[in-house]
Amino acid sequence: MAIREILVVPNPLLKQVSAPVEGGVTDELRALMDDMLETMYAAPGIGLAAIQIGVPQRVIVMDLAREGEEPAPRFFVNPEITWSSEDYVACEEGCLSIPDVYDEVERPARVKIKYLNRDGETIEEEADGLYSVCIQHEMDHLEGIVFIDHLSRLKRDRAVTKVKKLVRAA
Ligand code: K1U
Ligand code: ZN
Repeated sequence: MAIREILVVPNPLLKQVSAPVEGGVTDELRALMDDMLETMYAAPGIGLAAIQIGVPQRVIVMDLAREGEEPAPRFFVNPEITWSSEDYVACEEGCLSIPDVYDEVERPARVKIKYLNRDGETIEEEADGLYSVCIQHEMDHLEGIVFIDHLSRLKRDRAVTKVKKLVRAA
């Protein structure tokens, strides 16, 4: 396993639409997901999309376990949202590709998702709470969308300027 570099805005790769994984879940794909998980834990974060380490494939990892709980890694290959609730909730979001920026985003409160897990099995389930927020945030990454794209132009520009300054100072 390896910790990979996480791309930050305004890297143009983060705007790329990721391609579906062809050929199912192979050992090579599992190795990529293991690298993603290690990278996410090291950051630390609760989710990561493959494009955030420069790989434009529809792959996400996530772990919503709280501090002190057993790790509970989740793997999503070719995830799809098959249903969204009509009610929306606002939740504060952060992003490893936009360090030190947090803001509220409104999203459907619940979604139904369909995906392949690490063993290549098809899973269909309903997500709510933080799971719903996080899977929608990560699936946005697969479409080249970051959470600040849901904010005003002013807030978005300020966020990018802040990250550029952070990178320059590092
Ligand atoms: O996509 C990403 O960059 C990961 C992002 C996921 C996310 C967080 C909050 C709402 C929606 C999606 C993060 O993990 S940001 C870091 C974070 O939330 C966190 C870091 C340490 C401990 C707990 C949470
Ligand atoms: Zn993100």
